[in-house]
Amino acid sequence: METAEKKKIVLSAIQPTGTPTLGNYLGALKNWKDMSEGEYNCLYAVADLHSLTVRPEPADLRRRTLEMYAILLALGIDPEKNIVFIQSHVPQHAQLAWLLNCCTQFGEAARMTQFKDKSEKHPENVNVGLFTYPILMAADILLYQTDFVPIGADQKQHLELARDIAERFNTVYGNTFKIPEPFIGKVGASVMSLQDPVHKMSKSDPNPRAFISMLDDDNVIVKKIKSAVTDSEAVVKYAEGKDGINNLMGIYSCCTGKNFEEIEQEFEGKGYGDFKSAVAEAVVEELRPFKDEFNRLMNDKAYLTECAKAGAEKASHFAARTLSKAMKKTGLFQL
Ligand code: ATP
Ligand code: LTN
Repeated sequence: METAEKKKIVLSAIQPTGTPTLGNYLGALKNWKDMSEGEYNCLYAVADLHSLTVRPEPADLRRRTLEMYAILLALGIDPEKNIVFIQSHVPQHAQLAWLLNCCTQFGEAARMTQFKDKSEKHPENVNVGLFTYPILMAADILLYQTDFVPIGADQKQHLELARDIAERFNTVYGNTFKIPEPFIGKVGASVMSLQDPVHKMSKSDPNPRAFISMLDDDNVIVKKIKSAVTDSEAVVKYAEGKDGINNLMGIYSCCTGKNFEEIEQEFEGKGYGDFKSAVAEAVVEELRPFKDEFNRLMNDKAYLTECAKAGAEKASHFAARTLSKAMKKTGLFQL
């Protein structure tokens, strides 16, 4: 890690709450993979502790955690060059979260829009974990002296809170944590629903035709794109009011690297049928290597668990350093 020490540190995490969609992929995971290719020191976690806030079935959580871990590796993130781990395997996350709980004001946590949304949507289970969720997320980030946190726009408020907590801790106890910056990718920042393109594509959408799961079969992807809602103009052009076409153009652009102008030229004089076929093919091609690798990895659980173990050991090494520093500063008696 000598030379690696100077590289900026990147950390992100994803909850094992379901198979990620094309939106999660283009908005977040593709960025994770790109950032992992040498420029940064990356840590990526499966945030299983966070997902307990929605009380998953224990068997589902167990299966999905390993699946999400395999998804991260199948993206092409090299576990030798990066640290890929499962959050609950590194106990320092929960430990630091307690110290940070005591540095967060009730009113600050109560302002989080995700907490307000989720407690309105699920009034039957407004647990305290849902309330302190962003403080555990702050612990995830601050434990590794993180420089950049790749996230979707919806997580920006949580990152702001992590920064505020870190600044307060540093002011009260002396410099302990690096203040992290959000890293929000440009293209793919918002992939919209295929059926209702003014809303974002979401894996919890009750209509499966509205989203493409990263593990959908090729023919399912084609069907879903062909039935995507568009308009009656039959002109492939990025313009206000053409939400469906704009969304498909965004997806096509992310998968092929072509800009909107090039796409408009490519489909000049052609109808939506041709365009949709091209988009479908581009998405199928983009996801194919990922799906093949995912299936291969899921047949090798021994490798996955070995990798997760090694990842947790590497993460713990760094996490222990920061936690010990923070504990010392707060005055907890050291042996
Ligand atoms: P849910 O439907 O369960 O609320 P979700 O699909 O919205 O979940 P999350 O698990 O909350 O996704 O988010 C994982 C990451 O993917 C976050 O960084 C988020 O910003 C990003 N993301 C989610 N949906 C999209 C989307 N449609 N377009 C771009 N990025 C997205
Ligand atoms: N809350 C995030 C997942 C998450 C995370 C993190 C993201 C947990 N810990 C640390 C970045 C950094 C989500 O739901 N997308």
